[in-house]
Amino acid sequence: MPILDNILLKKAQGKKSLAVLIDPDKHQQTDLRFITSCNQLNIDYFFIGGSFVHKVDLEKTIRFVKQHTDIPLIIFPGDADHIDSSADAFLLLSMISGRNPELLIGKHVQAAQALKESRLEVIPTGYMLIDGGKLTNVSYISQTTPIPSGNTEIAVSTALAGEMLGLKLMYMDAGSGANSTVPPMMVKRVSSAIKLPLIIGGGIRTPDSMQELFSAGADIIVVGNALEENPEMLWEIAMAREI
Ligand code: 1GP
Repeated sequence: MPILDNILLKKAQGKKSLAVLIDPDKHQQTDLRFITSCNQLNIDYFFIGGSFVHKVDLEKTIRFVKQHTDIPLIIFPGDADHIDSSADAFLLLSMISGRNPELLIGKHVQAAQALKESRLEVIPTGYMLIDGGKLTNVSYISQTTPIPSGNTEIAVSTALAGEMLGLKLMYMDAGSGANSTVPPMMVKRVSSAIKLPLIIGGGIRTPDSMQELFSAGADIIVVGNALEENPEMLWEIAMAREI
């Protein structure tokens, strides 16, 4: 089944999912023991990528992970050439929280033909950066300003516009290593305004915080840093899907 169909099916069934973010720059996560634990715990997805990753490192990591798991591997690209058919899908991100034309159409034009030739499932995804209390790499590199965490109305309008434009997933991200997560109240308002599956990430470090965001309406939660720092936490985090 295509990955997007699987995400839609899980949403329809009210099932919550966990995506583990693997940053190819940080190798401790890609050891075999960690991947094996992810397999045992039926982690739903691997997201792979980062805002400052070299293509060769990305490809090497994708191949390594792919050799050891059947968990769907989804590229969360940091640039237009982060395309590798060894993965399963590619989030074609439109950074709709920002006003950088390169991230609204420029990179997509650069990537389009290679994506067409690849075997990847391409999933058009609205990407909304929300202020997480510190300047994150994604904000710096994208040269965009995040949506203020207190301005729920802008977040709702942005997500609605993205849905009306035909995007298939919505990803609200406080940025990797954020001090605070996307506020649960904002997640609640956005999830009731749109029908699209909602991905939430950035600064999520505890099962309690995950459960709060799931209850607010997140369908998929992405965890990166917390697991890079403490891979043992995977067990607790995997259990937090059952809310
Ligand atoms: C970043 O949403 C992801 O784009 C994950 O963030 O590394 O803070 O978990 P963390």
